[in-house]
Amino acid sequence: MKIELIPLQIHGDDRGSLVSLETEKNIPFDIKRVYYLFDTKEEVVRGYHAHKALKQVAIVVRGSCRFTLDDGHERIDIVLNNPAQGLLIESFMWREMSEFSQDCVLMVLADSKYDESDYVRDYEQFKTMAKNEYS
Ligand code: T46
Repeated sequence: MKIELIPLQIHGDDRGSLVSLETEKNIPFDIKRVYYLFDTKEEVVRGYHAHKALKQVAIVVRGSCRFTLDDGHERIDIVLNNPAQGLLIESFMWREMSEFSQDCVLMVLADSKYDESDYVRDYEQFKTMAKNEYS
């Protein structure tokens, strides 16, 4: 399983740093929705779902958190702690987010509007669907 980390150029000068996110420039889809998570307690684990179609890019703009991605065959853990790095999360990828630092702000860009029917929240159902998707 391949994890894709998108390098995001920092435009920095003596005033500070700026990162720009732009469809087709550094984000590989039309951005339809942006949301962010903050004030997440350190011991909390979020996610526990996959998406049937949704593609996203996750960026930790402050602090750090751990992403566990699972394609139904393999699990990979990655710590995000760099605001100049975007984690591409393809569809049919189980995700769990944990070990949030106190100051963590996790921003997510999505290629679709919020749609609860796109979520797969049962791991066994996900495994069956992923098996069919990749076979
Ligand atoms: C994902 C990971 C990384 C909305 O009303 N609109 C939205 O756009 C989103 C994302 C959520 N919500 C509501 C639905 C729930 O009542 O916000 C509440 C918390 O959402 P959820 O429990 O799905 O949060 P996470 O952190 O488990 O998952 C979220 C995204 O939902 C998911 O797509 O990939 O972050």
